[in-house]
Amino acid sequence: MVISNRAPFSIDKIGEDIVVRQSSGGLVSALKSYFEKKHNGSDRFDGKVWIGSVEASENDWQMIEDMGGMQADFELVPVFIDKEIYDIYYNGFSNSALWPLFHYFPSLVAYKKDYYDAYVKANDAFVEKVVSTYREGDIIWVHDYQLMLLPQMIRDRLPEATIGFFLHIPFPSYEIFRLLPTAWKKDLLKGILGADLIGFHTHDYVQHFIQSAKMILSVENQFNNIRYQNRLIKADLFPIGIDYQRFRNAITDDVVANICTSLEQKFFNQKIIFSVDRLDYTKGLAYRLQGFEEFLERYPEWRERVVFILNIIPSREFIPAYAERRKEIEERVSAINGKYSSLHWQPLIYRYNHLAFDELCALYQTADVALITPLRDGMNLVAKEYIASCIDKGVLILSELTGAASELNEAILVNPSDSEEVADAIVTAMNMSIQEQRTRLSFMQKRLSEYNVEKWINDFLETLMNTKEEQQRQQVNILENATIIKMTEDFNTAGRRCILLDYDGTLAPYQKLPTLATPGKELLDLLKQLSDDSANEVVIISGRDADTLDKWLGNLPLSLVAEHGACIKYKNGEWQQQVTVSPEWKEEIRPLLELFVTRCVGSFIEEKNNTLAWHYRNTHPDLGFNRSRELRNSLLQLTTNTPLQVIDGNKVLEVRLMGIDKGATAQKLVRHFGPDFILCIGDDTTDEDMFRVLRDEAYTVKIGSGNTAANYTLLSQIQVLPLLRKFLVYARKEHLSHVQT
Ligand code: GDG
Repeated sequence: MVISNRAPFSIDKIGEDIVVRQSSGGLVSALKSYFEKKHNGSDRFDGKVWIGSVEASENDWQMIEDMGGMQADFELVPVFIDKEIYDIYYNGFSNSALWPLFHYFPSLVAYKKDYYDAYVKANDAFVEKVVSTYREGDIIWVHDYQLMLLPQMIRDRLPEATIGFFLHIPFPSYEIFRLLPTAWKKDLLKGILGADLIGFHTHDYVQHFIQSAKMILSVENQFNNIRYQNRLIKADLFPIGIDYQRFRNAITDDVVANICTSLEQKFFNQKIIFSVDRLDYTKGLAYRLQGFEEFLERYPEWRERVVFILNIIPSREFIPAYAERRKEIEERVSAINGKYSSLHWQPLIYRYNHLAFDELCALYQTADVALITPLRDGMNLVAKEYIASCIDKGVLILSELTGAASELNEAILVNPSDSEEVADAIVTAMNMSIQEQRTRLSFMQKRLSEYNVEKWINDFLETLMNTKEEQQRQQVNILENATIIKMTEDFNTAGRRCILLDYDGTLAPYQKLPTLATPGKELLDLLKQLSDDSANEVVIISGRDADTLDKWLGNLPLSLVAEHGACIKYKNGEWQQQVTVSPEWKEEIRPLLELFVTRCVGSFIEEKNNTLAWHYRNTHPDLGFNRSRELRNSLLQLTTNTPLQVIDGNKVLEVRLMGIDKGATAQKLVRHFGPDFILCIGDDTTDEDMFRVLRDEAYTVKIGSGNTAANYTLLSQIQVLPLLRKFLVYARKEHLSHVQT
């Protein structure tokens, strides 16, 4: 299922008849040829559906269907959006808010709530169609900035679906993206993160997206792998290619050849500079004209020997920012022509119209120079199509602010707003030897022919399917009701039970500061009831210091383990130090931690009897992580050949004596109590030591997503107390039935 704002079909009324035509070119023909190729001898997909809005009413559409529909390579599922809503969704939020912002024109952004509301409604209209068309096993590919909310909307309704999302425009840096109102920017990011694979044109866009998701939604990532709401999501670059062969075939096309001949005759003895763009402020047209004028001014020897054919395609004329541009450009064109034309020559040929494909190819083939200088462009296919069309000459002058610039290194790259640089680039292009032109072209042509649009589609869909497989491999064993029932039965039949519970992140949620995570009444009551049962040995096994545990939980009839086992207090007993080493080592380590506190705003040191910890949970996520890697390296060097170990915890680095960990301690406790039922719950990397040593004899439960040695996973800390409460209910029921019999 391919989903884009507009379905690639045009609908025309001819007299009484309505004619529907499938559009050609670009994504449509690429997908068509991709689907036509057999994969391992058979069709990979048994149906192809394109979902998109159409410019027809539901009634007109019904008429088309009644007349037998149309011939197309895809089944078309039309989305009907109320005209008024469509207008503010498309011209409003999509093209007057997202488009300017994502292309770094924040001053042109219209932040209007009704625009955003219409955007939500339009995305909603799409999801209805997707859900009613979807069949299990389908692959859904959502395209572009008009549908950024759609992946999550689909995920809400079809949790298991395979969903890809591709953004065709740039994803701006966090500093730009954050300008959007908070609720919108959160929803847009969450919307995209509903996909399994998120594709962008360049490495920079990928990084910008991940950075924004980290800063705004606090997602975790490892390189391009994002973890959000317990799902693995990949963000990666897939620079779109072109249908290379289509442009090569045009070289031998007779119609194209005739147009080329007439162009060559008309501009005999003149070099042709060419450009084609939609009329858009992102295309840098005014700067381009300024650069060309600078060239005519500073290099008068080229006058009468050069012509610039400037093609502008009408676009988004209903948006005021566009209509104004047209006037501005046309005035500039007239001014330049007025100033530099002679009786026999005019420097600029300006067209404001669509070009037929044959004309476009002929211009690509004849132009000596393509001057493609947008101020921002997600990719820019014109640059690639020009290179593909060049036969034995041709120079591309390309803005370094386009996505294409990262692939077309052999072009002359320019800053589009620097008119002197553009003028100099034109001269360099004019004087470039044919040999050099051919060398540069051959490098670029090789690349474009190899990574063509079909390869792009293949690459994206393969990665999407691999991501889905990886998600399945990583799926943890969620603690289901059936297991909980079995657990409570085992609990009940056991004569002596040991319940090992980590504190932070397990019994209590993480707080900004460790001192704030005090136990609430609900937790204290629950622990009391559990530990009041003489058959239960409840142990709080924590990394915290003894004083805090004593203050918070010391009144309960349970055992406490502080600092991962350095200090143990059995029920009704006294604290016992498990290690006796002088704490001088701390004086060696503390200055280094203090240095990192000053180097990383928001980080802090926690000092316990046998441990020094450096926490970075309240820091800028990137900075905190990077500093933690530096600190870890320094600590590892400092502690080599000492009895100290460095532990990498959840947003914390801890230094403590070797040989003390929750695994060894849990084993010691189990030997001490000799239970016939063990339950062990924890969330942190330090709890993994317990899970590893106990997994064969205990119910081990990890809180939160991610790989674990525990037998079971509960996704959220919120589920822990209800789970523990089940043992009370069960015990009470059993007790009651005992009394009755
Ligand atoms: C988005 C992103 C990204 C243009 N004028 C005529 C004509 N064209 C064809 C060109 C080319 C396409 O339209 C324009 O290429 P863009 O790269 O600008 O693509 P868009 O879809 O507008 O924009 C952009 C792209 O998505 C792909 O991801 O590169 O950055 O903004 O194929 O040949 N074709 C004909 N007559 C014209 O007058 N026949």
